[in-house]
Amino acid sequence: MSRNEVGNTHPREGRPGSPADPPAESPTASAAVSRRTLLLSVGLGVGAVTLTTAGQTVPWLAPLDLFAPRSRTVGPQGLPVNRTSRQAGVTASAVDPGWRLELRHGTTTRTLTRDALLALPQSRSDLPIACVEGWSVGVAWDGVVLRRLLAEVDAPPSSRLRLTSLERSGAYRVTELPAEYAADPLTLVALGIDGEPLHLEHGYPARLVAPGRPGVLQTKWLRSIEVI
Ligand SMILES: Nc1nc2c(c(=O)[nH]1)N[C@H]1C(S)=C(S)[C@@H](COP(=O)(O)O)O[C@H]1N2
Ligand SMILES: [Mo]
Repeated sequence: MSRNEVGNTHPREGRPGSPADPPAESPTASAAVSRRTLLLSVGLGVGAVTLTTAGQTVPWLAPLDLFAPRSRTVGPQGLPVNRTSRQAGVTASAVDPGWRLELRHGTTTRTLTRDALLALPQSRSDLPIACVEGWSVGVAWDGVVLRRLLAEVDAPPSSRLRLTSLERSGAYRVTELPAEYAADPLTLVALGIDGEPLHLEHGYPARLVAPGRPGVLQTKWLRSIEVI
């Protein structure tokens, strides 16, 4: 079930490998070596192979991944996974029933459960995830329009924002969103894909999707959104 694949497009991103690229996104080479080592020396089963496969979650394809570790067709909900929840260290925090999305504007704070977010008016945006590693896939996202959430804390639609994920560290933990993206009615706090709840690997319980942003800035596993 492949999505509208739009090929090797890199909107607003440099060529892969150019100096402007963000830091390497996964330990591709070393992971491949460790997978091969496991396969050859230990002969573990499919489950173990899956555990050591960087960002890819279809167990029966794992052995092929040794030769195509960045296959664009692999991933739940028809979308590749750049960094898994396990690599990001959010497997527990992302499914914690105590999860809340925090919205902050000055001294005004609101916290919303996933159910509270789902109770707000829902919207759909067809937007690609365009990864600097060389794939771009169009997705029908469901969620709450970001500017609608800003209204919850009396912030103007054109607010510059800081988005923080559940990750404790790493290059993608915090991103800044310029005001024009926050104001765009297509920009969502996404809760689902194509009528299904967002998969954990794609950022459950909630992620950002905004038009015209490189994949690297489409923050998964959101914890808070602050006006800065
Ligand atoms: N919190 C967080 N968000 C993230 C990432 C990440 O590692 N951590 N990876 C980014 C990158 S590089 C890409 S291409 C997209 C991939 O989204 P997907 O895994 O749902 O396809 O998520 C982005 N958002
Ligand atoms: Mo990416």
